Amino acid sequence: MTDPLLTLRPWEAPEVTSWGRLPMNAVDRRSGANSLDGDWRFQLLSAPDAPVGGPWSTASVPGVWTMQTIEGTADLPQYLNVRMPYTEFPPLSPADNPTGVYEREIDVPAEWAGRRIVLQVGAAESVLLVHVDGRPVGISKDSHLAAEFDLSGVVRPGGRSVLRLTVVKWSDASHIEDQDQWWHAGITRSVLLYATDPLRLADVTVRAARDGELRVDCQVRDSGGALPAGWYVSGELDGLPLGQDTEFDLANAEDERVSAFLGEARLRARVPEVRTWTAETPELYDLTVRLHRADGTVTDTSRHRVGFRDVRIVGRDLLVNGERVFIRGVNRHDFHPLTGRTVSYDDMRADLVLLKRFGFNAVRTAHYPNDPTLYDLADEIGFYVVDEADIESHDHAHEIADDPRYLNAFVDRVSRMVLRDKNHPSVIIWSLGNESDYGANHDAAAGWVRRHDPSRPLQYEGAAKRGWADPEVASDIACPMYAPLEDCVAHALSGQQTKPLIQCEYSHAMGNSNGTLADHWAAIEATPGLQGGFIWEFWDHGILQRVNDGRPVGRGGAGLYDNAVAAPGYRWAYGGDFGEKDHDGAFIADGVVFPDRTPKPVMYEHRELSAPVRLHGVRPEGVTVSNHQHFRGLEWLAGEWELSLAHGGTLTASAELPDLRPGGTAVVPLPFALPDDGGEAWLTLRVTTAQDLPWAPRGTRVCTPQVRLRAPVPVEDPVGTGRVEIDADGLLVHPLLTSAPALSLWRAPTDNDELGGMALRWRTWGLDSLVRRLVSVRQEGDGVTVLAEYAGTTGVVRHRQVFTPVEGGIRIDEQAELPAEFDDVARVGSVFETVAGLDGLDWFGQGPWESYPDRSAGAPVGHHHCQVDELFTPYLRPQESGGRHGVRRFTLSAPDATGIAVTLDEPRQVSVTRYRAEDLTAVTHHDELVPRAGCVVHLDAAHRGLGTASCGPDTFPSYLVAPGVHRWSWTLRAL
Ligand code: IPT
Repeated sequence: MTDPLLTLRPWEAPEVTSWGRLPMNAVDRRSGANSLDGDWRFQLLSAPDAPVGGPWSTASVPGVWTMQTIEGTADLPQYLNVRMPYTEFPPLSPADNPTGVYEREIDVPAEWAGRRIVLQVGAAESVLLVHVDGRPVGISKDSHLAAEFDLSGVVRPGGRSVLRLTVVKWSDASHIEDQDQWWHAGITRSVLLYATDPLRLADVTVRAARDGELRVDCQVRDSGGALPAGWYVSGELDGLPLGQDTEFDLANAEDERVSAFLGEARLRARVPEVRTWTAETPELYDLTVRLHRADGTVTDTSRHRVGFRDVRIVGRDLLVNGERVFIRGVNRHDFHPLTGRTVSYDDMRADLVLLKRFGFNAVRTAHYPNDPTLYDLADEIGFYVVDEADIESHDHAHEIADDPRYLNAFVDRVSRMVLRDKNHPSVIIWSLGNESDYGANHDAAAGWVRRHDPSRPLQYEGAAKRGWADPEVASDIACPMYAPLEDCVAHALSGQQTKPLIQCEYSHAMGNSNGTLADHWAAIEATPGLQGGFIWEFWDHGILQRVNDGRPVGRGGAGLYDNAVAAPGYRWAYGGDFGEKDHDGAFIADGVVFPDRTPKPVMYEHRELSAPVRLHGVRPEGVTVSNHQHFRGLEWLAGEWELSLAHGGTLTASAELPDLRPGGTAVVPLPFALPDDGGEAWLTLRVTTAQDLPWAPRGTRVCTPQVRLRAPVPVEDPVGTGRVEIDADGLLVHPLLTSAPALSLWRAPTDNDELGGMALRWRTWGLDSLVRRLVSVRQEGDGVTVLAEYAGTTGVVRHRQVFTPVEGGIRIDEQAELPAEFDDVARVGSVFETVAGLDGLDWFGQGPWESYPDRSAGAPVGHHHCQVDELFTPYLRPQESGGRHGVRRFTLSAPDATGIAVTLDEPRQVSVTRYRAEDLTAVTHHDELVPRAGCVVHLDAAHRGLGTASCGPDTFPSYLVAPGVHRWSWTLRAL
């Protein structure tokens, strides 16, 4: 018999968004439902209309089949950003179209007799076909929202049925789900079966305002069609009973059955002295709504957590509860290195907890609605959410935006998201999707949202880019991506700005990146009209892969990675690692956390930039402390003062944080008297949580603001008596160095250097393979001056080293003269290598984590110590990493305390690793690196900023390394 679901060929029919699917609503049916998660029978067909009949194997639900080792299944993940993985134009799909058939028995409880029985499939990509006992039940598209089907007439209470879910990988819908992530396929969220009374709450809409006014609109339905007489709803909020909306009843006074007849009921309350919800103060109330029959029996109950808050745009400001809040956001995909796209409650919670601990207060659900749990957690932990519809037609954006065949899909996807998520206080903005050009289909969806939910602004980058201030376009926010900071500031200063400017994506976190984040935040905080943005992105989407057979490890891989590093024999796969012909390489590794959620160094930078407490100018009376929050005081924080002395150690003293309202400042007396040694001194306030919070135990670090109390006074090295030994090539001979200090202008290109075109220029100039030629060696007293030339392919750098004996060692004064054509190089400095065994590093400077000239605001000055191997950051594609900014001096020592001490003339960029730049450049994955026994040490007179040129603006001119003369001095002593 032909299957009508297949006859329709719904995978090539964009007009068909669903068939037999129930309307979306905000009544949460997860608790009390029967889970159908677990092992299902599975077979993978080569096409949706291929016959089912092969041998069954087993697949986990939820789970994408591309991440599971299933017998007879060879469909693996593929990473492509913009390009579709096939050439067929929308709405067509390739003939080779993997289709997963999932099947299992369902036992329907006998006590469900007379009840309405519903199947919920949490998410399936990209087309879902549902059959029960061979009968067609429904179709759904929209890969990141649940689909529900009424099985009441199909299954028998007390009986057993066969449920088949057929999931087609490629479809017309794939063309509007062309997001920058791995392509997978399967059932990605839980499958449930539940029963309700035929008379039920079909939807509940909650509006809770900042002034304590609560409005609850209920929609009631009965399976029989006409509603039974006398039904009513009741509700309570934290024990406070809700009243019927009298105005609503009055409006229908001529026929008091009208509202009941339509299945509408409204409840109202005004909460006195309401505790309002914000991301800083996520106060929630418990709402219970009950539906009753005329005799009072309860037929249905719906529970909600309610946050009272307002979101409004006034002028060009986005206001939450009347305050112009800063949006410190991140773009977050659903990702897991073992499951691909299926994320658990614990995963989602861990994501948000980590973000909260690092100062983020906002998430854009890039680029599709997330699991409902994420919004529950955002309500509870406190995040502002830009909820984004599952629409990205990137590769065919222009054709699809106005294609009437896709009109229904656009409105369907946006409206279903809004219907599901409208009651979450965390959701403050709706987004129409991502990178899909701008057309009539967007306006249609925008029209629907604006009518249905006027309580929230709407944004869409594709519309906003038609004109940041254009009132006609479907975006209430100017939400560009990767806009140059100067353009944002200019717009805010132009007098033409009409909408809040919040970048939907900025500061691309690919590899060693996020340079100039501090400059962005300085401008945002100083410029009315700028309100923040969303960093791209949270995750490095590296998939844990077995190197020998190239398979994803899958669910069993927990424990095969630690602290960002995969165990031997495994690696973090990125585009191309699964044998994909077409792929976009490491562009998928562009997050602020590694695939195992280990924070990258940028997280520490972000934490400091979002510090709720800051220190300012030091005066004789004390230091100014300020509260940089919007809604609360400092009572949830505890502090400890720390004094870091260049000529001494570190002193600590307990700190009493002042009682400050948001925006308030106070001058606090200096907790320490400065010693009389004239040395550099820094005051740090170590701020931690004062009590256990849902997202952080007491004592969790929140920020470490710092001010300099005293600048360093330059001191002359006492003259020494030793000799300087120079070999025939004019190179320093030193018992602890295996490679003498030489000039370096090269770094292993970062992703920004590569994709921004800098690395290509450097290679063209020959900076990666400079040829050194000794010019002269001149002995003067005990000192030696060595002149050398370093020739690239297009220019020559003159380099001078003056070696002078000083007490206990040698001072090296260096000068490099870069020709005009080397007008933007990676670094100018010295590189040398040490003997093996010097594995401990102590330094006075910025730290403890990695920092670079344009990403150093989060690394306070102080005395730091770690093992050399801990300095290196294992970016998925090896590149320059492990640098420390603002280093004044350091020692590299063996356990027996032998080693070297280096003192720099001024704070410099230093790196100590096991790898030469060429070692890092030669490999494509971290697991291929072979550490050297000794240390490779770089001391840089100048080091280029990191910028974000892999997708967006490069670093600022002030962080470039210019041609001309560079001078630096350092002393080298044996310990
Ligand atoms: C932009 C996308 O919106 C995002 O999904 C991601 O691809 C990001 O860039 C880069 O990683 S689109 C880009 C072409 C500007």
